[in-house]
Amino acid sequence: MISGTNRNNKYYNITIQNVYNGIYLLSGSSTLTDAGNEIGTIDDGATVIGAGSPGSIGNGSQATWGIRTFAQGNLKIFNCEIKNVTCTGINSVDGIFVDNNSFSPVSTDTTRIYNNKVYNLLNSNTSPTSHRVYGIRVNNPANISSVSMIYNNFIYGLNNASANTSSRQLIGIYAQESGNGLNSVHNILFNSVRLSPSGISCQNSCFELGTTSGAVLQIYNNIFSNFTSAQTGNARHYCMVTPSGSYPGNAGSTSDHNDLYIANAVNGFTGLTGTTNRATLANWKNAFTPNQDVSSFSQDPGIISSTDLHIAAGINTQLESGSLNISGLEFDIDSDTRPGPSGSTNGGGTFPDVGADEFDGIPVDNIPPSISYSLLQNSSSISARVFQMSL
Ligand SMILES: [Ca+2]
Ligand SMILES: [Ca+2]
Repeated sequence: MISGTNRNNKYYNITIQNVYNGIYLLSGSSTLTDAGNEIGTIDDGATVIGAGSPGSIGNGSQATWGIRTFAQGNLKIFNCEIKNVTCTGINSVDGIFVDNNSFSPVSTDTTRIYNNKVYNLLNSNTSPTSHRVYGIRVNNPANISSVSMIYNNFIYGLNNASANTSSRQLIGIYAQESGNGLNSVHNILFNSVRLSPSGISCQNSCFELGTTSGAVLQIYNNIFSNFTSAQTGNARHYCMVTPSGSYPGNAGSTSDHNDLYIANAVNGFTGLTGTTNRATLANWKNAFTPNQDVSSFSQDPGIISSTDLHIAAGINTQLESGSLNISGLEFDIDSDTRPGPSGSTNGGGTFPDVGADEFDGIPVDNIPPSISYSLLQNSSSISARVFQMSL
């Protein structure tokens, strides 16, 4: 790290209510990043940004956020509850916004955003001028060692009254909206995003990517579920949006083992690649070469309620053991052990569960095996022949 930076400041167990903005960690320079700062919860405490009623944070016409940072190296944001953030003007609302100069060559090392609950974010302005609501938004600088780790987060209860129908106005997780971030990495892992806006007339998506020629993305083990009701015209809703049909990110990017669920197919699409809507999961998989989300599935995640994204124990679900093991991520949003949780009795626990909550479900394998074989050819031989098949 560059000497002379602000470093290792820890903001733990903080309560913030009735203000225009939550927390803003601002380095004055994109070339002299702060280092090792953390916002989170330790011991038996809690960091809660926003009181129990709408508009506790913001509620004015200016841009507002729960947590925002600029040019922070080795940043951690963890175990925070962010709620009831509102904007009434044509400006943005962010739960967590980790920003950088996306053209800067300075490394921010590893950014960790994990175990956060972000919910009840609203922009109440009805203007067609773009004014977006984001659960988590991250822009990396253009350095190969700038790596974001976004995992184990619950995001739900987002709403926007915008009349804009040309771009998404409600986004669960937005990676690299500012473009560039060349060769940096976004790891989007084990998140649970549930969009169920009411009376919405704008476009929305659980996940969106800003560029396919900048950062490399690894998108695994997430629930991206969209319960928006039927829409009309250019108002549409998605699980995932990427600006082109190349990889979901720069070369080397991959997406798999996700639950991509659309509850209402009327103007609801699994994905958008460029300007092409991909209605079904199969359409989305085949949009890419090589195909992406090959082991992903589409299933109502069956959460406990619209305000609790945990999964009930004992249900039959592809979420159970549906994830890939990710080294270093051996715990869920509740600190339950992955795969597991320990003490599981329903036949799962062989692999981690999809989404932020590890739970004790009954595994369901609905993905058919891939079978290949070579037909036997004509032969004059009378000896026994072997038919070979691979699974
Ligand atoms: Ca759990
Ligand atoms: Ca499990």
